[in-house]
Amino acid sequence: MGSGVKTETATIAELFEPRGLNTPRGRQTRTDGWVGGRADTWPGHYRENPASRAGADARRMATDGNYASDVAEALRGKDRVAANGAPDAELTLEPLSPGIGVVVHNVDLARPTEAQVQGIWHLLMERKVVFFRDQGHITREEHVAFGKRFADVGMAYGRQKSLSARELPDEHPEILRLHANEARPFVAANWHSDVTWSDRPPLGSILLSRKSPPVGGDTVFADAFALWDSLSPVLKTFLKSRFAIHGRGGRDEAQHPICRTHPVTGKTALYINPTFTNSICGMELADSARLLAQLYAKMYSTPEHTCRFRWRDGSVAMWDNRSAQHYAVSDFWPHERRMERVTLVDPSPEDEVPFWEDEEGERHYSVRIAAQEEIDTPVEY
Ligand SMILES: O=C(O)CCC(=O)C(=O)O
Ligand SMILES: [Fe+2]
Repeated sequence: MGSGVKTETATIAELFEPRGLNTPRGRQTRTDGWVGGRADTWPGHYRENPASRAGADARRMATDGNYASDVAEALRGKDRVAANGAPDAELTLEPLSPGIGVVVHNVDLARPTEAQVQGIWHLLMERKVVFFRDQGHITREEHVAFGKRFADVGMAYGRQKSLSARELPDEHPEILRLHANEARPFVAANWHSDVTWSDRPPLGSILLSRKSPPVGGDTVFADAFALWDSLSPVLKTFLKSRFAIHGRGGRDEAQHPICRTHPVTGKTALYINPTFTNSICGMELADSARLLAQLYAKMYSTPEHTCRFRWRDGSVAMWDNRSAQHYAVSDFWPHERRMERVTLVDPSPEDEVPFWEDEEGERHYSVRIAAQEEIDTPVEY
């Protein structure tokens, strides 16, 4: 559909120009609010979304002092939560950005107390990704044991041992080894949430750096709740009940809600990614490709929705795949970067399968659309 052509509820132009921000003026051709611009595409989302702190409603704030102080107090409160999120667990916190990511100090992952485990889980739900430093002493067994304090530990890809037939067999099928060096330059430099080609994608991961490059190789995380929140109300309505098809290597394997309800927090995440999402169900392929391209341009051009972690030997990142996406920055070759990952799967069968919960509380679950044997078979890239 070209712009101006009617979809069921809105034109593509209406979906993407709720405040006319993309309307060029004079000789201006940039697309404010979409690529390399502020994400404040609709008035009033400042309460949900850190990306609009610097000026979304600047005009109203300048003229209405009560409104400005009300907003300021709400945001200061959020910042206090980010800095003191787990008061009982005696953890020292270093938030990486207002919305996502926190470094947790004062904990030894080889022997965390029960209060610390609970505090870390609470922080993971609030911050979407938590980080630890100086954990290089933990053994593979301790890495797995730490994961088991939170959920079931799956195989390298959650329910599956290997992604590609080329991967070497490993005596620890639950440890995914991501080794890059001069001879093996591969790193996951593409935005994604893990294993969305499966109808049962893993809950999260605990990634440990055994060897970090002297420069480069950071990992960037994006807040999938903020990605959803920053869409215009018109676009949210258009996407709300829709599903997208995901798979590896262009195969169609699973169908997931685009708007995913988090099973613990009940918050809504935008659950599409350019690595595994093939198309939006019920749309012509060309229309779907255009809409996905515009969504990705918006999703990945807002630094306020992200945090960036600089690895050192022994650093750990623990993320929630239901609320965050990630991207490993591929700028360290030819240096060595050796990572080991433990993958968490949700022990609850109802919560493990992604769903969207509608206004009546009914859950609309993901659907497997390839045969189970096909999904269980590694693919070649
Ligand atoms: O290497 C990294 O930093 C992240 C790799 C990745 O995408 C993963 O472990 O899921
Ligand atoms: Fe990943």
